[in-house]
Amino acid sequence: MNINILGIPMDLGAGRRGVDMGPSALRNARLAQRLCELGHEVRDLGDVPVALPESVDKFSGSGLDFLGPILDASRATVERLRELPDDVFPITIGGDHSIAMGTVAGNALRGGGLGRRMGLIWVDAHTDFNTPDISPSGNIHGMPVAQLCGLGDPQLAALAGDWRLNPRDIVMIGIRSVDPKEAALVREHGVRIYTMKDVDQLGISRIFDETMEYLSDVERLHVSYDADALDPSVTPGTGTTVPGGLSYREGHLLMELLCESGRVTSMDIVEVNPTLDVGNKTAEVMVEMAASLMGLRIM
Ligand code: HAR
Ligand code: MN
Ligand code: MN
Ligand code: MN
Repeated sequence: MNINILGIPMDLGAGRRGVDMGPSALRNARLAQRLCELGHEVRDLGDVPVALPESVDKFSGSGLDFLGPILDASRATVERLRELPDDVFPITIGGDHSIAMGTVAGNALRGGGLGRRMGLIWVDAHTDFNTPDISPSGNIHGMPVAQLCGLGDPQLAALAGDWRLNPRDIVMIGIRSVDPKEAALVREHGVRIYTMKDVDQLGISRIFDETMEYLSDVERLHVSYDADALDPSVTPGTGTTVPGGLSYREGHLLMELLCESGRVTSMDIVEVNPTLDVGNKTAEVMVEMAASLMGLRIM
C-alpha cells in the first residue's frame, strides 16, 4: 500500500503545551521504518505549518481561544489531503485532537467532488462533542466531532465546504469521560457509543463485529486514535489521562480486526505529549498500534 505520513504539530486546541512535539516523537519511534518493514511504500510529507501559541494573539477572531490559527492549520490540512490520490492511505500525526476537523474533512473530499460518505471510528476516552456554548474548558480539542457534524462555530464547520459528517456514521470506542451537556448532545445526535463498561461487558471482538455491520454502507472509513483511549499505564504521555482505559491488547485487537476487514482508508494518531511521557513510551505504543492496523502479523 501507498502510505503518506503528514504531521500536524498542533497544540492550540489543548489546555497545555507539549503535544506539538507529538509528530517528532512518533517519527523518532520509527513510524515510517516500521511501516516500510511491513512492505508498504511510505512517504513522509513533512508537517503542515502551525503557529506557535507564543507568537499569536490568543483572543484574535472570536470568543474561541486560538480560533484564527487553528482555522489556518486546519485549512492547510484539508488542502494537503484532498489533493492526494484515492489509492494513498494517509496517516496524520498530531498534535491535539483538534487536527481531526481538518483530517476528516480533507479525507472526505479526497479524489474530487463534494465529499464521500465517511464512517468515523473515534477511539478515545472522550467523545469530543462539545460546542463553544457548552464546553467547560473552551479547548477546541474537546469539540472536533461536533464541528464535523456542522454544530458549533460556523467557520470550523465550513472546513469541508458543504460536506458534513453524519452523526449516525460515527462509532466511538473507549469512552469514559463526557461532560454533562456534551453527553446530552452526543446522545441527541445518535452517535453510536461504546463506553469502557461496554468494552468490559461485550469485549472488543463483539464491538468490532457490531461496528462493521453498523457502518457497512459507508464509502470510506477513518480511524481517529487518541492516545488517551488506552489506559494511562500503557500511554502515560498524554494531556488528559483518565483511569480505566483500553488495555494494550484491547487496543491492538481492535487495530488487528480493522486491518483484517480491509476497509479502513485513513488514520489519525493524536494527543501524544512527550513532555508528560516516560521515555518515548507513548509514541512507541502508538507506532505499534499503527503497525497493527497496517498489517503487522505475529506469524
Ligand atoms: N471534555 C473536556 C473538554 O472539552 C476534555 C476533552 C479534551 N481532551 C482530549 N480530547 N484529550 O479527547 O475540555
Ligand atoms: Mn480526543
Ligand atoms: Mn481524549
Ligand atoms: Mn489533551
